[in-house]
Amino acid sequence: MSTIWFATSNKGKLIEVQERFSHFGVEVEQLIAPYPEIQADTLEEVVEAGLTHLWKEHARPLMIDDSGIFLDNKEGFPGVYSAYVLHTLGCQGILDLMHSDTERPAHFECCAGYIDEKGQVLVAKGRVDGHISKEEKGTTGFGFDPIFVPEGHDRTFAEMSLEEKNKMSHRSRAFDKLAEMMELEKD
Ligand code: ITT
Repeated sequence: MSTIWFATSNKGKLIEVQERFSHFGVEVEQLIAPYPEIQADTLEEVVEAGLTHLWKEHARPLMIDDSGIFLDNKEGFPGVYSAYVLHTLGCQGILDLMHSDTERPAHFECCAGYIDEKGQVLVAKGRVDGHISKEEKGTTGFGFDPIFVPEGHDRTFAEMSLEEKNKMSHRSRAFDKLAEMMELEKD
Protein backbone atom coordinates (compact mmCIF):
# COMPACT_ATOMS: atom_id res chain seq x y z
CA MET A 1 0.00 0.00 0.00
CA SER A 2 1.40 3.42 -0.90
CA THR A 3 1.28 6.41 1.44
CA ILE A 4 0.41 10.06 0.77
CA TRP A 5 1.01 12.82 3.27
CA PHE A 6 -1.91 15.12 4.14
CA ALA A 7 -0.94 18.40 5.81
CA THR A 8 -3.85 19.27 8.11
CA SER A 9 -4.46 20.05 11.75
CA ASN A 10 -8.05 18.81 11.45
CA LYS A 11 -8.59 15.16 12.50
CA GLY A 12 -12.12 15.19 11.04
CA LYS A 13 -10.79 16.01 7.56
CA LEU A 14 -8.06 13.38 7.97
CA ILE A 15 -10.49 10.55 8.82
CA GLU A 16 -12.78 11.41 5.87
CA VAL A 17 -9.90 11.52 3.37
CA GLN A 18 -8.42 8.28 4.77
CA GLU A 19 -11.76 6.55 4.14
CA ARG A 20 -11.94 7.95 0.60
CA PHE A 21 -8.40 6.97 -0.38
CA SER A 22 -8.74 3.49 1.14
CA HIS A 23 -10.84 2.73 -1.97
CA PHE A 24 -7.69 3.38 -4.03
CA GLY A 25 -5.47 1.24 -1.79
CA VAL A 26 -3.68 4.37 -0.57
CA GLU A 27 -2.86 5.12 3.05
CA VAL A 28 -3.15 8.78 4.07
CA GLU A 29 -0.86 10.01 6.82
CA GLN A 30 -1.23 13.25 8.72
CA LEU A 31 1.58 15.77 8.44
CA ILE A 32 1.50 18.41 11.15
CA ALA A 33 2.91 21.28 9.15
CA PRO A 34 1.11 24.58 9.55
CA TYR A 35 1.14 26.86 6.53
CA PRO A 36 0.09 30.50 6.27
CA GLU A 37 -3.47 30.78 4.93
CA ILE A 38 -3.23 33.86 2.72
CA GLN A 39 -6.04 36.43 2.63
CA ALA A 40 -7.78 35.53 -0.62
CA ASP A 41 -11.22 35.51 -2.20
CA THR A 42 -11.18 31.85 -3.20
CA LEU A 43 -10.27 28.51 -1.66
CA GLU A 44 -8.15 27.69 -4.75
CA GLU A 45 -5.83 30.64 -4.12
CA VAL A 46 -5.34 29.54 -0.49
CA VAL A 47 -4.57 25.97 -1.59
CA GLU A 48 -2.11 26.92 -4.33
CA ALA A 49 -0.20 29.28 -2.01
CA GLY A 50 -0.24 26.65 0.78
CA LEU A 51 1.12 23.89 -1.46
CA THR A 52 3.94 26.08 -2.77
CA HIS A 53 4.88 27.11 0.77
CA LEU A 54 4.87 23.50 2.07
CA TRP A 55 6.83 22.27 -0.95
CA LYS A 56 9.63 24.75 -0.16
CA GLU A 57 9.68 23.63 3.51
CA HIS A 58 9.22 19.86 3.18
CA ALA A 59 10.15 19.00 -0.43
CA ARG A 60 7.90 15.93 -0.63
CA PRO A 61 4.59 15.07 -2.33
CA LEU A 62 1.65 16.05 -0.12
CA MET A 63 -2.02 17.06 -0.10
CA ILE A 64 -3.93 19.88 1.61
CA ASP A 65 -7.63 20.80 1.92
CA ASP A 66 -9.13 24.26 2.28
CA SER A 67 -12.85 24.28 2.80
CA GLY A 68 -15.73 26.31 4.14
CA ILE A 69 -19.44 26.80 4.54
CA PHE A 70 -21.25 29.45 2.48
CA LEU A 71 -24.62 30.95 3.49
CA ASP A 72 -26.31 31.61 0.16
CA ASN A 73 -28.58 34.39 1.49
CA LYS A 74 -25.69 36.08 3.29
CA GLU A 75 -23.44 36.70 0.28
CA GLY A 76 -21.55 33.49 0.94
CA PHE A 77 -20.45 34.43 4.46
CA PRO A 78 -18.37 32.97 6.18
CA GLY A 79 -16.79 31.20 3.14
CA VAL A 80 -13.00 31.51 3.23
CA TYR A 81 -13.31 32.81 6.83
CA SER A 82 -15.11 29.67 8.08
CA ALA A 83 -12.35 28.49 10.42
CA TYR A 84 -12.20 31.91 12.10
CA VAL A 85 -15.99 32.09 12.44
CA LEU A 86 -16.23 28.56 13.86
CA HIS A 87 -13.52 29.43 16.35
CA THR A 88 -15.08 32.75 17.45
CA LEU A 89 -18.87 32.34 17.04
CA GLY A 90 -19.35 28.58 16.69
CA CYS A 91 -22.39 26.88 15.16
CA GLN A 92 -24.62 28.82 17.54
CA GLY A 93 -23.32 32.09 16.06
CA ILE A 94 -24.51 31.00 12.61
CA LEU A 95 -27.92 30.01 14.04
CA ASP A 96 -28.19 33.42 15.79
CA LEU A 97 -27.30 35.24 12.58
CA MET A 98 -30.12 33.41 10.78
CA HIS A 99 -32.69 33.39 13.58
CA SER A 100 -35.35 35.25 11.56
CA ASP A 101 -34.65 33.56 8.19
CA THR A 102 -37.19 31.06 6.89
CA GLU A 103 -35.18 30.40 3.69
CA ARG A 104 -31.84 28.96 4.85
CA PRO A 105 -29.91 27.71 1.78
CA ALA A 106 -26.20 26.98 2.27
CA HIS A 107 -23.42 24.96 0.74
CA PHE A 108 -20.05 23.53 1.62
CA GLU A 109 -17.08 23.77 -0.72
CA CYS A 110 -13.82 21.89 -0.52
CA CYS A 111 -10.70 22.57 -2.52
CA ALA A 112 -8.25 19.66 -2.46
CA GLY A 113 -4.68 20.11 -3.67
CA TYR A 114 -1.70 17.84 -4.32
CA ILE A 115 1.89 18.72 -5.11
CA ASP A 116 4.01 15.92 -6.60
CA GLU A 117 7.71 15.12 -6.29
CA LYS A 118 8.51 17.53 -9.14
CA GLY A 119 6.54 20.38 -7.57
CA GLN A 120 3.67 20.11 -10.03
CA VAL A 121 0.31 21.18 -8.56
CA LEU A 122 -3.11 19.52 -9.03
CA VAL A 123 -6.29 21.14 -7.65
CA ALA A 124 -9.87 19.79 -7.53
CA LYS A 125 -13.08 21.21 -6.08
CA GLY A 126 -16.21 19.65 -4.63
CA ARG A 127 -19.49 21.13 -3.44
CA VAL A 128 -22.62 19.99 -1.62
CA ASP A 129 -25.81 22.04 -1.40
CA GLY A 130 -28.29 22.01 1.46
CA HIS A 131 -29.67 24.22 4.21
CA ILE A 132 -28.95 25.36 7.77
CA SER A 133 -31.05 23.58 10.41
CA LYS A 134 -33.00 25.46 13.12
CA GLU A 135 -30.89 23.93 15.89
CA GLU A 136 -27.73 21.89 16.37
CA LYS A 137 -28.31 18.17 15.93
CA GLY A 138 -26.07 15.09 16.05
CA THR A 139 -22.70 14.20 17.47
CA THR A 140 -20.63 12.77 14.60
CA GLY A 141 -18.33 14.70 12.25
CA PHE A 142 -16.85 18.07 13.12
CA GLY A 143 -17.11 21.82 12.59
CA PHE A 144 -20.43 22.95 11.13
CA ASP A 145 -21.77 19.38 10.67
CA PRO A 146 -24.42 19.75 13.45
CA ILE A 147 -26.20 22.57 11.55
CA PHE A 148 -25.91 21.46 7.89
CA VAL A 149 -28.63 19.35 6.24
CA PRO A 150 -27.67 18.16 2.72
CA GLU A 151 -30.24 18.42 -0.06
CA GLY A 152 -32.62 15.45 -0.27
CA HIS A 153 -32.11 14.57 3.41
CA ASP A 154 -33.70 15.59 6.71
CA ARG A 155 -30.73 14.88 8.99
CA THR A 156 -27.62 16.96 9.58
CA PHE A 157 -24.16 15.67 8.62
CA ALA A 158 -23.57 15.20 12.37
CA GLU A 159 -26.46 12.70 12.44
CA MET A 160 -24.84 10.60 9.70
CA SER A 161 -22.08 8.01 9.80
CA LEU A 162 -18.72 8.80 8.20
CA GLU A 163 -19.56 6.53 5.25
CA GLU A 164 -22.94 8.20 4.68
CA LYS A 165 -21.46 11.73 4.76
CA ASN A 166 -18.68 10.56 2.46
CA LYS A 167 -21.20 9.42 -0.17
CA MET A 168 -22.21 13.03 -0.82
CA SER A 169 -19.84 15.49 0.82
CA HIS A 170 -17.93 18.37 -0.75
CA ARG A 171 -14.72 16.74 0.53
CA SER A 172 -15.32 13.28 -0.94
CA ARG A 173 -16.25 14.89 -4.28
CA ALA A 174 -13.08 17.01 -4.30
CA PHE A 175 -10.76 14.16 -3.24
CA ASP A 176 -12.35 11.66 -5.63
CA LYS A 177 -11.62 14.13 -8.46
CA LEU A 178 -8.11 14.67 -7.15
CA ALA A 179 -7.52 10.89 -7.04
CA GLU A 180 -8.64 10.69 -10.67
CA MET A 181 -6.25 13.52 -11.65
CA MET A 182 -3.47 11.67 -9.78
CA GLU A 183 -4.37 8.59 -11.89
CA LEU A 184 -4.99 6.43 -8.83
CA GLU A 185 -6.89 3.26 -9.60
CA LYS A 186 -9.88 1.97 -7.64
CA ASP A 187 -9.23 -1.28 -5.78
P1 ITT B 1 -6.50 22.76 8.26
O1 ITT B 1 -5.41 22.53 9.24
O2 ITT B 1 -6.65 21.64 7.27
O3 ITT B 1 -6.43 24.12 7.59
P2 ITT B 1 -8.95 23.81 9.46
O4 ITT B 1 -9.95 23.19 10.39
O5 ITT B 1 -8.29 25.09 9.91
O6 ITT B 1 -7.87 22.69 9.13
P3 ITT B 1 -9.91 25.22 7.05
O7 ITT B 1 -8.84 26.25 7.21
O8 ITT B 1 -10.10 24.60 5.70
O9 ITT B 1 -9.66 24.00 8.07
O10 ITT B 1 -11.26 25.82 7.55
C1 ITT B 1 -12.48 25.26 7.22
C2 ITT B 1 -13.49 25.47 8.33
O11 ITT B 1 -14.74 24.95 7.86
C3 ITT B 1 -13.12 24.73 9.60
O12 ITT B 1 -13.57 25.44 10.72
C4 ITT B 1 -13.88 23.42 9.46
O13 ITT B 1 -14.25 22.90 10.74
C5 ITT B 1 -15.12 23.82 8.64
N1 ITT B 1 -15.45 22.70 7.74
C6 ITT B 1 -14.81 22.34 6.61
N2 ITT B 1 -15.32 21.19 6.12
C7 ITT B 1 -16.29 20.83 6.97
C8 ITT B 1 -17.15 19.72 7.03
O14 ITT B 1 -17.08 18.72 6.16
N3 ITT B 1 -18.03 19.66 8.04
C9 ITT B 1 -18.09 20.64 8.95
N4 ITT B 1 -17.31 21.71 9.00
C10 ITT B 1 -16.39 21.81 8.01
